[in-house]
Amino acid sequence: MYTQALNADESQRDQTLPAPDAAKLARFQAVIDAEDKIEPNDWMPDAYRRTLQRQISQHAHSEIIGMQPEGNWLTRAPSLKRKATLLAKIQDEAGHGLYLYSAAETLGLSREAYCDQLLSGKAKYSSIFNYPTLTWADMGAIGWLVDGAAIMNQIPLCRCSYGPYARAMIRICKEESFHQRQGYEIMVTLAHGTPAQKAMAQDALDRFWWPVLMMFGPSDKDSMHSADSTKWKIKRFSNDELRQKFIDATIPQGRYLGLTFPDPDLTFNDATGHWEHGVIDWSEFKRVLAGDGPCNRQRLKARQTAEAEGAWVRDAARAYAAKRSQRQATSQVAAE
Ligand code: BYC
Repeated sequence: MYTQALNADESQRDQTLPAPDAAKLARFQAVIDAEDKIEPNDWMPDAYRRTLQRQISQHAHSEIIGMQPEGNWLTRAPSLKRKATLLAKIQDEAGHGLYLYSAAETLGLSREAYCDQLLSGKAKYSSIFNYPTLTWADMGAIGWLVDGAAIMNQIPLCRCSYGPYARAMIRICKEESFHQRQGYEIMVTLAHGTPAQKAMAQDALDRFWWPVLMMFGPSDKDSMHSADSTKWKIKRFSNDELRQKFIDATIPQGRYLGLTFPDPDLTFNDATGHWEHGVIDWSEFKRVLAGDGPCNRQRLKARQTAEAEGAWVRDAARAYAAKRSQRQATSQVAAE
């Protein structure tokens, strides 16, 4: 017998496992430690399953909700080429959502169940998508910064211990990389354009910088799931480590654009080779997570409306499937 602390939601109660489960748990952890994958039919502790259900479904919801801020600019893209590229990117995000729901379904809950959690407001999705897209430059800032942050967080997920999630992430990361480049290219065009265009790019950077840093999640000391997720090799780097990597990679890109970052405390530390940043306003992050960001209500309402307006399609598909199977059954009886 031995004791296993379950993940943070249940950290209040330690569970004592009977011997057979202890042996299974030891085998499970040995697979992870050996860098092998856990597959859907393998035994896994409930807490591992729940963590993945939570993280993968939140990730899927983020991809789907994330289509809205960019969708806002489809009808006003400045050229046909920009419109086609933006449309393709948004469609990629829909595809990412679908791969991720499929990966999440292998953990024993249906896509409908996950979507219900989103529609009822119970499930989280990335905080960043609760901010408005006010100008065309925001399409550049989202691609450059939001997709840039996403890549930094998601490349390590390609090595996540859960097979279906890790495999889904490989293709997603390839596409995110194209998204980041198209966003940066918009920023290059604007930053080297007219003074008004450069000002628009600067304004987008000013508005998105701090919310993008929050995308990486709370600071390590407040990240309640990190210890378990690290032990299970779902997470390979901590929230703060990834945030730092992102800042170090992004500052030179912003400087190349001739733009400034809205953080007076940003300084390069020669000794460590890292950029040091000012204090993140975690009260804003908490407000957005609690449903009180600038666009939370609008984002959820759009999903709820889409669900309601699509009901007739699902009803028709169900009626058609029922009619078909009834016809098949009738013709089978006639043939006998
Ligand atoms: N927003 O213990 P922690 C995209 C929550 S899509 C909202 O550190 P964990 C894209 C967290 O869920 C980008 N909630 O958690 C799409 C937890 O709450 P619960 C989405 C956040 O899981 C379209 C609590 O805070 N990427 O790139 O160890 C267009 C404590 O946090 C956030 C992913 O989903 C946040 N920012 O670490 C363009 C990547 N941060 O669940 C681009 C996969 C934290 O206990 N996810 N919370 O109620 C992850 O890597 C991890 O889940 C996180 C958080 C690093 C986000």
